[in-house]
Amino acid sequence: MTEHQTKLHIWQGVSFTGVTINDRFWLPRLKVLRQTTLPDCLSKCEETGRIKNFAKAGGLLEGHYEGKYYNDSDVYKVLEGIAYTLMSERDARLEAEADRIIGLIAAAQEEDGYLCAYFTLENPESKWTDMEKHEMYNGGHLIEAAVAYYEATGKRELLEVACRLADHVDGVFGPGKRHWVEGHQEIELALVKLYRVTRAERYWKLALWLLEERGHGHGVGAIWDNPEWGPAYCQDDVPVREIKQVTGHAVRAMYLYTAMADIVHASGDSAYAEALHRVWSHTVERNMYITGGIGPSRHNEGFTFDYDLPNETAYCETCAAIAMVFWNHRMNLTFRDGKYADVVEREIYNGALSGISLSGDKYFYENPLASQGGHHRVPWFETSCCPTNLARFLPSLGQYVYAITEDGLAVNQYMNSEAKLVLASGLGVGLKQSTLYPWNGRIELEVNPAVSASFSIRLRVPEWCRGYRLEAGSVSISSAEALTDQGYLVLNRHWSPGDTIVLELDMPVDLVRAKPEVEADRGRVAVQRGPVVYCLEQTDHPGWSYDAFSIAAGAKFRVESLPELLGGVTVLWSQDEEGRRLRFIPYYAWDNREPGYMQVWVREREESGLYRF
Ligand code: FUB
Ligand code: ZN
Repeated sequence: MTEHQTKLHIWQGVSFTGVTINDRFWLPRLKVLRQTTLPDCLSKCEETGRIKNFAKAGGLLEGHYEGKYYNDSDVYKVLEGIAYTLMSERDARLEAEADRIIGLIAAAQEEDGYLCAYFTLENPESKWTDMEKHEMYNGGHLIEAAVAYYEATGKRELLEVACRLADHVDGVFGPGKRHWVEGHQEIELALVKLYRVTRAERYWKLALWLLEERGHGHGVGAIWDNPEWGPAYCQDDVPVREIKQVTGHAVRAMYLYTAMADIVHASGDSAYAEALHRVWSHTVERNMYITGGIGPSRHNEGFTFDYDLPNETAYCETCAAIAMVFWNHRMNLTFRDGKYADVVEREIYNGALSGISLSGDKYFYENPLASQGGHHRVPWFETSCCPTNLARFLPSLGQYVYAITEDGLAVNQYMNSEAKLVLASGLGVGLKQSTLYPWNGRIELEVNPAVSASFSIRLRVPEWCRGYRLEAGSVSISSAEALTDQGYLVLNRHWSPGDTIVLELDMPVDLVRAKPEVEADRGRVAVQRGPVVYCLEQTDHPGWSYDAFSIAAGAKFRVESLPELLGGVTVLWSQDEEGRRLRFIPYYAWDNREPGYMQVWVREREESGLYRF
């Protein structure tokens, strides 16, 4: 299996640099990210010694390593976020700070390419002995940052550091050399990125070899010694081609499947593809919350048994929701199915977005679906993977909006934006999306090909949507006429500059019920409108106790747009069994006001006579 067996019918991603988001929903968030989150993460990395660790390892400063052995990765993720931000808007001060940190990282790299500040400073004799110790995880984040920074600035210093590290790993491990099962996947997907930017095939081969190492009993270290964890914790229980079920630590699993999807995207390997289909169904159909959250258990930061989806104790790490985006995006490109972009949408408006406060400087690590009032966002964590993951994820959001298909393009996400795409045929196409999504389901798309040409435009019909109207030009197209394929409406026609498409997705309020197997949600409903999952917060219901109300099956809702509330939200009004007013707010926006309880799943009452709106 080589990368060169590329299948023509596989879709290609679009760099976020080709998409300018100018959306009322996202633009303020991206501004907060640039002005607050990134500087905040940088200062936290400085204050907590994460940046100084590199200076110390490089002999530029005296002292011991501070913090967890995987803390290098946070600095790399912030650099990656800075790189994406610089690609959208050059900022000399931010770039100078990034360059300074890159200098320290380069100084920390050992002669032979090894780079992991913890081992260099504290435990050099134990390098590459305990596979849980995140040496390759750190390296993977270094590689991702280096690729992004190179693409953003054209500067090679960090890329060269990353290549030296990858070459070091390649020199020590591989066929005929040492075995290694990295305890926390990440380097595999990063090596694919490194291969794409350098075209050095050894990186691609190393990624594949690392994936193939799993499930053959090579794992050694703390994970494997811990009887409560064992190999399934880091998905080392079966060879990757034989994966049937999602197991263990959620982020590790998602990064693994992301890399596997990269492999299928490039090579078409059918055993990998089948494993991915199996594990995707198992994850999404039995082990995912309505918010897109995954991994219910704090114990292993991951999965337990099917349909175990408790609400108050839901772990649902922010990183796992972000990693679901990475994986599902690649699944969409590889298997050309809108159901994967549906998951991306679910995560970006719910499970991932809930991880960051509206102010951009407080974070959730865990994203429960109910709280009696004790769960709050905080400014940082000892293990701060989630804030720094958000810092790199959000600025690259534009990449999820479109895909290049074999015969045109697909619109995967609806965001007010302008884009410049190049189709597989080489034709340049400008696109202007005008929409008030996620609050309103009307989307106008202006299509501007460089010259009039025939190609297809696919518009994703979200899974929550049960009715829509479509017009192309001024001609209305009925549902019966529009061809649908794997979750998309397909408009295959001749397009001229200025042609427009209007898609209006019905966006009623839906009462959602969980599958009966989900014990925690029996007799309960959740409220969703469009892609947004709603919740109730105590501050909107003063004097009421947690879970002391119910809603009727036939409850009516009033939809109200409140531009002043929570950065501008659409709230939903209804009534409980006693006729008291209920105000639902978007789940992602909870815990941005007075502390109090929150619930997504509300008890359901059968009878609906009392309810008027
Ligand atoms: O181990 C590195 C990161 O810390 C993981 O991805 C998170 O789940 C947390 O354990
Ligand atoms: Zn995390």
